[in-house]
Amino acid sequence: MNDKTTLFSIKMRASRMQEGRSEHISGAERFCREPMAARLAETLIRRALNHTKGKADHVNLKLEAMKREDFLTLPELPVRTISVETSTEGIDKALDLLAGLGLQNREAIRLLIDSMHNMRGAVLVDADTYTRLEPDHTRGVRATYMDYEPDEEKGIPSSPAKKDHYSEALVLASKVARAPGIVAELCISDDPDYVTGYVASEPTGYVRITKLKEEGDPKGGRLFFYRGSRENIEKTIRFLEHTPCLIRHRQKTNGNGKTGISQAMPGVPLLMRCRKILGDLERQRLRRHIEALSSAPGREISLSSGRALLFSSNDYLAFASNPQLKKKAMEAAELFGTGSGGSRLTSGTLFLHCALEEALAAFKHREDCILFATGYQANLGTVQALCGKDCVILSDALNHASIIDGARLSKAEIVVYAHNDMEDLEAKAREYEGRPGLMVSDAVFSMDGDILNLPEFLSIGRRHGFLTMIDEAHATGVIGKLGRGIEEYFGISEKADLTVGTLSKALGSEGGFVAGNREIIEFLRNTARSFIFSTSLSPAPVAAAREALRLLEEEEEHVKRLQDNIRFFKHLSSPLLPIPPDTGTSAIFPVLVGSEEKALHIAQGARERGLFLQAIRYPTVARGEARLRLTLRADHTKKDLTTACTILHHLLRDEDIGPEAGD
Ligand code: WAQ
Ligand code: MG
Repeated sequence: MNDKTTLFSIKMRASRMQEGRSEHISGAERFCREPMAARLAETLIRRALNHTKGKADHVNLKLEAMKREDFLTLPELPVRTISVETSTEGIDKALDLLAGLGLQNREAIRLLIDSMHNMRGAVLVDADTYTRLEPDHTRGVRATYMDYEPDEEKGIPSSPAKKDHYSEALVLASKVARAPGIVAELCISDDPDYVTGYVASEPTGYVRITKLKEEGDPKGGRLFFYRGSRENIEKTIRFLEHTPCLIRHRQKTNGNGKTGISQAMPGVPLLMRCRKILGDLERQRLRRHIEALSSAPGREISLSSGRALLFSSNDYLAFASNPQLKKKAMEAAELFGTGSGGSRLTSGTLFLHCALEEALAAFKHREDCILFATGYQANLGTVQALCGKDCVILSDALNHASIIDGARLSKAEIVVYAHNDMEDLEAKAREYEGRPGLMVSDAVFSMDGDILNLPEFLSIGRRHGFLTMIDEAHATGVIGKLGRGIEEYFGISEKADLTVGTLSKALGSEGGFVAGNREIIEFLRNTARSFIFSTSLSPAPVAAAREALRLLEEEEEHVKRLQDNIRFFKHLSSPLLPIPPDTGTSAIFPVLVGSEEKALHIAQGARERGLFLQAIRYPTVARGEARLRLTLRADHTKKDLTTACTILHHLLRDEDIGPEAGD
């Protein structure tokens, strides 16, 4: 009887004949479970018959049974109030709020407000041209099918049943603000004696303004501001008029009886800024949603949506789940505990750290090495410490964010050269010759998978007197015959002055390092802020990384298997997928898509077919250069690779993207 999977929508409309025309008096709508439907209907009819606007002679009541699964649940917008003395001041405040949302043409909005007359629906306004977009100008666009979530026990809405301007408006605004393309709403009541109105949007929340018109003024209306393409208007209207939405009360207390913090914060400008930016990201399809795995991040993973083959990890050699690494990590935790409890310059240096630094220096054929807590911190701290205001940093256009951030912190002059373009670098190096300077580049570019022209890079550095630094995060354990990185790959004995690496990718652990000249490393130990002011790595990852180095040096099959997979996949994919021809030596394969929307769509499709990979979008890559980033692992089977290639080929074809896009 009390069926929780069905909800009833009850709508009431009251009108009266006036001078031969039907005049709207009031309307209301509710959702409830079946046992309560009759009582709610009665309440609404009573309300229709006793309205301040006059007696109705026509009441329309509509009951519809709807499936619970068709409903969207949305959080109620947070509320704050701006008190004003006069309606002029109120309108000014409303215009300020709208301007903050990018609706700057105050005159155009004033004209729209002045031309408000009592319509059934709202005026749909183009947020850029301020023209009206709704198909029927006398009716307007209606927001409908929305109410508070019904009370779990009683099955009636948790909102008051009597007419309450505020709660009804808040429910409506909470739906409208989430309609695709709607950037803001302005509302003025049409009740002559109700002067409080509001501006609502996702970033600002529901902002009540105590006076938007003078008492006794019967004119009111709603403006829905829309930004988007003309083709998508239909989608917006469909959402407003047909998608049933349940609004979740914010006042609901959590387990310990406290209300959520957002309740207390809506007036804080910085919070508003966060909300606005998050809303913008969402609209541009750039918002990230973190997904949690319920298994180890190995070749095959478990997600809430099921199992999937992992094609987006940097655990290239599958060392993160290697039994020997795990054993060493556990032993270290057993002997030395789970945390180091100090920074490297205080009590946080164990002999394990020193041993690993020595091993890494030997592995990279350098004099010395310094460990950092992450690869990001290694680049950040090194570039910042090395360069000062008087220096110049020549940096590849596609360098990793950690290099860019370090360069910015250093306050040096940053000169960006075209990606892997040695002519451009040469020209710029010549121009800045004589200044203390650093040339810095990724060895394998993290989002494109291509490889730095190292011999040329080093020779430019030597000729023009710049220190050279390379970031081998995606090179170590991957390229070079024995996986020793980019110098082995090119088979040259000349070395970059500094090489940065990470323990968290092919080495299956966590942390970063810089290897190079003894004096420079010693200088970094004394000056690199991200080194000095971070707690040192805990014993387990240090021990695991040491073991990874041993495996890399003593068991050639790990690197060999990975490189085999890379060759196989390159051969397989080149006629089928848009992958640039200069890639396919590192384990990173960018599948170029272009549109952010399409990239997300393909990644989602891949997920549904058991393939986990990431859609890479702005700001990680340039706008309009969205891609799927596939990374290979040593433990992928040939069948895994074939499956991935086939699935992607089909998904791309469905989006009209062919292999030639990568050339
Ligand atoms: N969808 C779109 N527009 C509507 C809808 C709807 N469902 N219902 C009404 N409108 C338009 C229509 O043009 C009305 O003339 C105008 O909005 C005003 O409607 O926090 O009572 O129902 O205390 O009079 C604001 C509460 C109350 C502020 C607003 O609007 C507060 C109110 P009314
Ligand atoms: Mg009204």
